Parts: sequence; C-alpha cells; structure tokens
Amino acid sequence: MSPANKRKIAALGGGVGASKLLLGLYDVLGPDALTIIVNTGDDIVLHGLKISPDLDIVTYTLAGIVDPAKGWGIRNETFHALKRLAAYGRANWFNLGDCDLATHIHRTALLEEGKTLSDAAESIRSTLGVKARILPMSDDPVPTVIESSEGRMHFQKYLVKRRAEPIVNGIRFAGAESARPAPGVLEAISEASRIVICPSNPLISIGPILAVPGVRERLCSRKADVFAVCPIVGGKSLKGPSDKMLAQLGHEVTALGVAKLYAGFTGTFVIDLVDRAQATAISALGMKVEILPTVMKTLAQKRKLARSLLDL
Ligand code: FO1
Repeated sequence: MSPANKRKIAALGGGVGASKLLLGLYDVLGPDALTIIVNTGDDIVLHGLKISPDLDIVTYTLAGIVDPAKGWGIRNETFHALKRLAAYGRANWFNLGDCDLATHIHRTALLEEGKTLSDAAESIRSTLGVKARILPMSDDPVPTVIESSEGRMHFQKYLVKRRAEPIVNGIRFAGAESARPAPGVLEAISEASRIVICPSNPLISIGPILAVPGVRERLCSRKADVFAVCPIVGGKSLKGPSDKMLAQLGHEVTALGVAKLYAGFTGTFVIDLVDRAQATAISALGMKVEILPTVMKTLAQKRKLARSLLDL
C-alpha cells in the first residue's frame, strides 16, 4: 500500500479486544487517518444515564486514560458516587467510577438537549484529545438482548451482573431493522483504502454493527479490502465469553468457525500462528489467509500487528 493510501483506514470493533489493535493502528498510522466504527449494542441506561461502554473504552484507550488492568473505565478511578447510589438502594452491579460518571452525565445531557449519540461521541473524543474519528454504528438504539436459560436479558446484565453464566440460546439486536447507520459510517467504509475488522466478539461486538441496515452490504462491496483479525486463538477467546457463546449457539470454536461467519464480506482473514493448520480450510471459504502473531499484550505487539496489517 502506498503511503498516501495508508492514510485512510476504517476499523470496526467493540470494546477491550478491539482497543488493543486500535491503539496500534492509531500509533502507527498517525492521528487523523483512522475512522473507527464502534458497536453500540452494549449501550444501557442506568440511573437515568446513557452508558456507551464500547465507545468509551475505545475513546479512553486512545486518550491514554483507560484503566490498563481492566481495559475499561478510567485509571486511578474512585467509586464514591456508586457507593452513595447503593446507599439509596440503587443497583451497583455495573461499576461506574466517579470520573467515568462525568462522561455519562455529559452524554445524557447532550442527548436531552437534542444532540445525537454521534455528537456526544465527537464531543467526548475531542475533549479527551483523540484525533481519530470515532463513530457509533448508529444514532438509533439497538440494544443487544440475550435469550438465555434465565430468560431474556440485556447484554450487560448477562455479561456483568450474571458473569456470562446463563446458557445463551439466542441473540437479538432490538430495533436493528429500522436503525440507520450513523452519519459517516457507510462513507468511511466506501472511502477507506482498507477496512479492518478488529479481534472483537463476532456475535455481540461485530454482529450488531453488521445488523445495521446497509453496513454488511457496503462491506461486501469492499470485500477485497476487508481484513478481519480472528478473535479466537487456539480455540479460546482472547477476551470475554466469545468462545462460550459461539459453542452454546452451535458454532465451531475455532478460527475456521469465525471465518465461516465472516466469509461473505471479508477478503483476507488473519489468524494466529498457533492456528496455521486451519489455513487451507479457511482459504477454501474464498478468503486469503494471513498468519501473524495476533496476541497483543504489549504496545510493541499492538504496533507490530497494526503495521503488519497495513503492509499485507
Ligand atoms: N465490565 C465488567 O465486567 N464489570 C463492570 O462493572 C463494568 C463496568 C463498566 C463501566 C463503564 C464501561 O464503559 C464499561 C464497563 N465494563 C464493565 C465493561 C463492559 O461491560 C464490557 O466490557 C463491554 O461492554 C464489552 O465490550
């Protein structure tokens, strides 16, 4: 890829897993070459506040203020407000820190003033000094609903309150049929020289973005330039319950299993070295396969994978 082309990359992703690669891309590409399209299926209203976990995780990570141990929230956070809320009898299973709360209050206030989720994401991004464009997948609510052995519940209740213990029978993106892509989402996919699908949960991080009408079709039209990084390595998820959810919904918990979900819109599927034996079977799905070290623990590893993706 020529240096000029390198300057326009669109990346799709969810929260913690995606942020590692996004940080590498942000570092390697330079500040203004990256447009990130973020899952908002995880969004939830708690204590009257609109919480957008994946938007915040991505923004805090690129701003350098994320809690490095958890991968979400703000580093050196305090939880005084949450303790007071619990004293009033309010639910405290979702750990909202004091500084993080300011983000949710600001976003909620903007929405109440008639602004959109995109406007709020833009305000938070620019205030925190992040130069990449961060777009929600949609300004319309598309909450991810889990059909489980304990009944129907919001994804955050399944993940955080119930620690991903219920058996998952189905996943629904409520309202997706009538949601519109947020301004700039389809254009970013069309105009990018490369589109990167980050190593996020294929079912509940990438799935909701694909469910927004027009997104999957636009990716299909750019298939040759879509590079997906597999979030399953050696039969396990790098982060979160992807492996468990894939198994419970009858998918193979392998790189090949994820490749089958992505084959329709992905030109190049990137797998880890440990999964190299699956390369032939994945190629047979009609995708190029690249084998790279995809486990990113250090900033150097994040930058290295980002650079390798841009150089392919
Ligand atoms: N994840 C947890 O496991 N426990 C929490 O209490 C929690 C609080 C939280 C607060 C703000 C935020 O932006 C994210 C938060 N997360 C928490 C992470 C979040 O639930 C998920 O990791 C993402 O939604 C999945 O990408």
